[in-house]
Amino acid sequence: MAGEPQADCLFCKIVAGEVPATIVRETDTTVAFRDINPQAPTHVLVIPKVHYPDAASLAAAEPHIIADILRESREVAAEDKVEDRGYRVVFNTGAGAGQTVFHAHLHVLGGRGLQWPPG
Ligand code: DGP
Repeated sequence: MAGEPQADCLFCKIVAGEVPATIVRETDTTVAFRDINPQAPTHVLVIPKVHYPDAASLAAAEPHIIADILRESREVAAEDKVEDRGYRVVFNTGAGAGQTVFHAHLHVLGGRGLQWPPG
């Protein structure tokens, strides 16, 4: 069923507490944890607790959770004190855009200057 945990999904295992992660925030619908391979001083992933393979499928099925994720990204930026300098939020969507984990996740990057275009 749509949104159900997937046995072979790494991020579902983080939601379930079966794989350790440095969790910085949690709500009824989301978990935020530090990326294992940080690309900036702040690099946090905000994910839905429900399983959808990417942000597009989550937005189509449960758009209110996209709003929850964006709200949480702001809290992460505030807690890490990267709001003033600016920070970036990114949903890589599809392998061609660099997505490697197929459970929707928002990257929150900050704490250094960020170039545009991102490459
Ligand atoms: P993406 O390339 O957009 O699919 O981003 C996936 C991110 O997930 C990537 O930046 C690295 C991160 N990641 C992969 N495995 C783990 C893990 O086991 N723990 C944590 N904390 N992050 C992970």
